[in-house]
Order: sequence, then structure tokens, then C-alpha cells
Amino acid sequence: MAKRKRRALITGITGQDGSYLAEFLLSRDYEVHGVVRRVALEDPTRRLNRIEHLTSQIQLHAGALESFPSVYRVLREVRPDECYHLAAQSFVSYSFDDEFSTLQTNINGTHHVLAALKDVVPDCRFYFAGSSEMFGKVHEVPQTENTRFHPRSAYGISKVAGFDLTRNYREAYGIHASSGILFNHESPRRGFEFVTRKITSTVARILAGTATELKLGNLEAKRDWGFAGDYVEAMWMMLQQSTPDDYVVATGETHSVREFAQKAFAVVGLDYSRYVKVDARLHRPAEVDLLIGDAQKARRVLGWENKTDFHALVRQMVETDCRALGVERRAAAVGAD
Ligand code: NDP
Ligand code: GDR
Repeated sequence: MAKRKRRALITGITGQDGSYLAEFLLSRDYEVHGVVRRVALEDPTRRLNRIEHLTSQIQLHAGALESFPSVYRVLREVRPDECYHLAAQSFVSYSFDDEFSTLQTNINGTHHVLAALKDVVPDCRFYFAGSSEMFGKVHEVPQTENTRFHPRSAYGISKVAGFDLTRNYREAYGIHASSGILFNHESPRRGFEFVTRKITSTVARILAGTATELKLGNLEAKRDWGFAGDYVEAMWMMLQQSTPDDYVVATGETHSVREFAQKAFAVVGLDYSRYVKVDARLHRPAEVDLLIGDAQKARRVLGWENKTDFHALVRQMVETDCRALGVERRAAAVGAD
């Protein structure tokens, strides 16, 4: 008899990570299901754009993260072997504008998924999308699984709560629940509001003649930036372990926003200092100044490795944005110099 395919459910499948994870799981012969907001099914061209190329291979289910019955229903319909809980209000800056919706979506959403999973499919393995924002005002450098949390935003607080909920479901109810403490990871599919994509998409627009400057906030903030495609593999690896646990996933290198901008403009032969303008309104009320992760445990236990370096990441993002605007020839001509 043919063996049943392993079945994965991804919340947040329409996001950057969800799209790469869906591709990765399909390549491993999983049956892939995703939870999406009902409006996404009504407006697929815009709202499903990152997974457009996958829609014939995956099954989508309408569900509201804020509603326990709706999450429960999807889990009962799908009965997954593995559940990757990625859905969240993920933009830190917005969490200062609306703490309430960020806390509600991120904390209750995680609680709903865990509570339903415990009832419907207690053997299902669970992944929680934790974040380096939990370290916030860092207590040590680099940050490991043992570094104390000190979140600096409602977003960071919501992720600490999700992390604690995940650990508690593991310890109290024996759920195979793991958290990845993932540091920033980017790609050409990154949302335009995040600083990396804001920079690379504006570089392309400047080259195309449709923008003349780039307004940024804090140029000195330092982040440990990796490639999303590499990071989703770590999520999967965590759920293949016999024992659930928590892992830092990071490159171990840190760069400032200024360095990112400098490099991105340099890819197309431009001097960033002529275009970047600092706008004080883009500074955050409480900033996370420096993040750099130590992923030794993920390397040792999971066998995970970071395959994309900072330079390759910046170049890939700039080139993709230039291609989308038809200015890749100009960019390539300079890049070849
Ligand atoms: P994105 O912002 O690209 O995607 C977020 C996803 O969550 C989207 O599918 C979005 O759906 C969904 N979502 C948001 N709000 C709701 C809601 N109220 N109900 C249902 N779905 C909702 O994030 P990433 O892919 O970059 O990140 C994935 C996860 O990993 C997030 O939890 C994020 O906080 C976390 N994380 C990300 C890191 C990174 O550097 N990328 C680092 C560490 C953690 P829709 O398309 O309908 O809006
Ligand atoms: P972050 O990502 O907050 O680290 O959260 P973001 O790209 O928004 O900010 C990174 C740093 O850049 C500084 N910055 C700006 N940021 C934005 N968005 N826009 C600007 O114009 C700008 N100018 C400077 C910020 O102050 C900050 O220091 C991301 C998200 O993916 C989270 O979901 C995830 O958990 C963390 O990474 C790890």
C-alpha cells in the first residue's frame, strides 16, 4: 500500500517565510495546507502573490487567527502531522502604533493554535516563529538560547508570550512544540515596509528614474541578516528531532542599516550618501540597537548551516528589484565593473 504523504499546515503561508517553507515542504513530498484570511481567497492576485506559483499544489483553508473555533475547524479538517505557526503582525514599527492588535493577534493567535492542536491532534509537531526581537535591549553579545529576554516593543513582548506558551504546552501537555529564535531574514519576497526591501526597491526606482531619494530612520541600528530560504530549512529540521527544543538561527555577523544601504547602492554604482535622507519620524520610541546571534546549537544538533552571505543577499535583492522594473541591464553593467 502506498505510504500516506506527511501533511503540513502552515499559518502565515502568504508571507515571506510561508512561501519559502511551502516550496521547501513540497520539494520534500509533503501534502501542504495553509491557513489564509477569507479576504485572501477573494483577492488572490494581490493577496496570494507570493504563493501564486504554488496554488495548484497546495490546499488553502480560510480561517481567522483571532477566532478559536475557526482555528479548531481547520485543524480538524486537515489533521496535520506538522504545524508551522508563522502568522503574526510581524512589523515591529507598526506595533508601536497599535499595541493592542499586535498583542491580540500574536498572543491569542498562538494560544488558539496550541489549544486546538492539543485537543484535535496532540501528536502533531508544532513550530513557533520566535524572534531575536525577544532579546531587545540585549543582555549579552552574541545572543544564545540562554540569553535573557528584554523585549522593546509590543511585538517583542508578544513573541516572548508566544515562546512561553509554546514551552508550557511542551512541558505541561507533552506536545512536540519547538520555537525557533530567528534573527532577521530577508529575500526578494520581503515586505516593502521592512528596511532591507525598502532600500533595495528604492535603489531600483532611483535607477528607473521614478524616485530621487530614500528616507530612512536609524542608520546605526545593527542586525544579523540572513536569507529566508536558508532559515525555513531550520524550521523543518527542528520538527524532525525526536525531542522538541528551542534554537537560535542566525548568521553570526552583524551589519548596520547604513552598511546595508551603502552596499545596496554600490551594487548599481551609486553613492548612498547622495540619496539617503534621515527622517526623524522614522525613529522608533524604543530601539533594538544591536543583534547578533550565536547559532552553534542549531549547527551542532540540527546540522543547519547558513548558505547565503550578506553580500550575496544584498546583491540578490537589488538585482531582483531592478529586474522587476526593467533596469537590470543598467544595474548589471555597473555590477560588472
Ligand atoms: P510576513 O509579514 O511576510 O508574513 C506574515 C504572515 O502572517 C502573512 O501570511 C499574513 O497574512 C499573516 N497574518 C498576519 N496577521 C494575521 C492575522 N491577523 N490573521 C491571519 N494571518 C495573519 O512575515 P515573515 O514571513 O517575515 O515572518 C513569518 C513569522 O516569523 C512571523 O511570525 C514573524 O513575526 C516571524 N519572524 C520573522 C522574522 C524575519 O526576519 N522575517 C524573524 C523572526 C521571526 P496576510 O498575507 O493575510 O497579511
Ligand atoms: P525589524 O526589521 O524591526 O528588525 O524586525 P525592520 O527591517 O523593520 O527594521 C530593522 C532596523 O532598521 C531600522 N530602520 C528602519 N526600519 C524600517 N522598517 N524602515 C525604515 O525606514 C528604517 N530606517 C531604519 C529600524 O529602526 C530597525 O532598527 C524584523 C521583522 O521581520 C520581525 O518580524 C522579526 O521578528 C525581526 O526582524 C527579527
